[in-house]
Amino acid sequence: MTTPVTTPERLTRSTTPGPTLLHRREVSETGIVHLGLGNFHRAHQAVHTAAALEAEDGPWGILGVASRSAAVADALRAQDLRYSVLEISPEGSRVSVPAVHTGVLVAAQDPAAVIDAVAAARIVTLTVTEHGYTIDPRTGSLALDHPGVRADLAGGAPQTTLGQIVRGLQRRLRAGGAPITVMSCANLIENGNTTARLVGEFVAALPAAERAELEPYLAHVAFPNSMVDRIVPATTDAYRAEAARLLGVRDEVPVPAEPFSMWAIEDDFAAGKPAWERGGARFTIDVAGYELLKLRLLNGTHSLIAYPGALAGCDTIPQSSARSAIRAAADTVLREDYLPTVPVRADVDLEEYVAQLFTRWSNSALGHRTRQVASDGSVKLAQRVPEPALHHLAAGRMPHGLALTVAAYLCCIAPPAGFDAGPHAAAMSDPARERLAPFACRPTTEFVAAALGAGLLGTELADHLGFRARVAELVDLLVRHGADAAARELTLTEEAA
Ligand code: CS2
Repeated sequence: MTTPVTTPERLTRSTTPGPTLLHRREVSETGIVHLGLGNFHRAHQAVHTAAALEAEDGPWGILGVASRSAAVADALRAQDLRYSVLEISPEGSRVSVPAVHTGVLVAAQDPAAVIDAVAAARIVTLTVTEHGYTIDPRTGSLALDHPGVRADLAGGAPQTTLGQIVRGLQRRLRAGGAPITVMSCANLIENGNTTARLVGEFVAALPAAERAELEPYLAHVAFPNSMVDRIVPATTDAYRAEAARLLGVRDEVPVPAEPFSMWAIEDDFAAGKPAWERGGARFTIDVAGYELLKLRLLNGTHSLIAYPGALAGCDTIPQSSARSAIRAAADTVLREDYLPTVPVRADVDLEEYVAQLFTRWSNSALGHRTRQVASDGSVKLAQRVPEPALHHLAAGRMPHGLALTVAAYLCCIAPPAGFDAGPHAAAMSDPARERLAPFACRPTTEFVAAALGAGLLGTELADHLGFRARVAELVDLLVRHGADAAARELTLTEEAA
């Protein structure tokens, strides 16, 4: 990347270079409220929406809601809500400015405004990370003992995403009850159905009068499933410098992204929608196939590249996937453990899809860090590992690659006593760290039993003695001989099978 450039002028409405604008008309009406103003939303949904509006105008400006931190919202306000997306590949970088936001809010500062915004929207979209859904990992249901959920159910200013949505729906109902769409854009199994179920569970746990008021209204809320796909790293100063170089003005919040972007959306909307199909997305009646393909082949394999890679000292995904042992293990987990559990789609050439994944993971110009993919593993792995693992175990086959994913995760987040997991593992954030730490001093088999028993991957997999034993063996191998050796063992085991 280039050396930092100091450009005094800031990116604003008047300084945006015209050719970088994805959408050139003024967007004045807010039709979409988006919860989760992170990089993923700004490089994915905002870009597809800008392209759709450029092709076909409509009342679909986006009000972006950050949950806690005001940093992005403040920077966007100082830039007339403008920011740039850097498309980065080994062939070079391209810059564009979506310019589709009509406002920003910070939920922690202004929860009442978020309720009003949700109530007034036609579509509510969300990218709040897997743990923003406040799911109890043991049961897969809404975590009714979560302090934020409890407070939201009691009627306080909403602290959780589910609370924001339900209180917004309640206000909309009281203002006439027009239909509305709530669309999850998360890497969750059946993200729309899951969101509908969690909203239903939240409503069912409300006091009787509120429950009776809201339950019939849920029939007027659509919850389409969707599959979102774009690799979007965190912003660093190097990306700010690159944005300044390409724009000629200073953008404090540019978003780096790979060139690839895909969005498949179930066509189930209650109150209209932008012409997203004209902005690079596709509407389909069957999203499930795309979802599983992406969640398992991309996200699942990504986790296997991230954890052993971090343990082997790799800062980035391209560095990790370039290590021959890890690359071979990634290929094995993808083909042996994930692929047999996804439905075959006639419209997807699987060999091409897989080859494209490895090319995307090798984008060395994009500094996608192992710690980013590996963070929040306690909630991500629950979406990726248990179902395929149980599928193979039921058929009498050990899913060695899934066991290695779990073993490497444990070594990173709760390093066994005396084992130094290294700086990349230490930098991973995970809400389960504290819960798992006390188990790390136990003998390996007890450690693995206790960690899985703490509700990481659901009860069924935690109770499977054979799977636990394999994870324990791999933890020992990782600790004694390192990540490359464990990854190599995986390919040898598969060859012998
Ligand atoms: C990654 C995803 O962080 C992760 O868990 O697997 O964020 C991945 O980069 C995106 O889903 C790609 O679409």
